[in-house]
Amino acid sequence: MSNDKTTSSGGFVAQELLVDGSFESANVGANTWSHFAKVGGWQSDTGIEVWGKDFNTPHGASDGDKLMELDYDTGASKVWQDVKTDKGTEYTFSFDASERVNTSAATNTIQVYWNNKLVGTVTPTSTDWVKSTFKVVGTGGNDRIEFRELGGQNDSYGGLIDNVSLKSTSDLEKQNEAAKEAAEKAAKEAAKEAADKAAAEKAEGSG
Ligand SMILES: [Ca+2]
Ligand SMILES: [Ca+2]
Ligand SMILES: [Ca+2]
Repeated sequence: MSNDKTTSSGGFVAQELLVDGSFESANVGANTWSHFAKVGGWQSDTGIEVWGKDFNTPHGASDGDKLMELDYDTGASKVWQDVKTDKGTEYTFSFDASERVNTSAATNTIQVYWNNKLVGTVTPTSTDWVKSTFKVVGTGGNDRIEFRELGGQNDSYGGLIDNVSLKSTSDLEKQNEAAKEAAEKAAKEAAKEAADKAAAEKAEGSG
């Protein structure tokens, strides 16, 4: 797996600040769900609902087998991670979201908070996974990234969340640049190989 990462990124991988942004460490079996006070680095005072492989979703998880449904039970649901940041550094926060099947979009809204300040609102309108991205700035202490259900939508059905990530924006740019260079290099090598092969075949044909 680390080999794949190195190949696709051209050797530079931006550090992931979140612990289990994919909810894969939750102890939940296939075709069922469960709830937890903690999953990986995630915490909640209202419960973290995690769905196991293939539970109640036409498209599965967006990463791995498991995902989180926001709005567990009847509390005002909040799920967060505290991360140590560098002061003044910009971070890119991203996650995939989809609508819970057979519910109205109006109960699926996901709010994103950074240190108790609203930075974005996502309302999935499809059971297809869609990625959202937000920029936040580190304080140099422990900063809190948090999902909240929207007030007034508290009915225990919520948006689905998976593949959550928080990385330094400049490191991500470095990673993308390295991956682009690696892809260009691979394309050039492939083109040269094809040209050499064609030349060899031509020589064989004429001889
Ligand atoms: Ca997952
Ligand atoms: Ca709730
Ligand atoms: Ca809801």
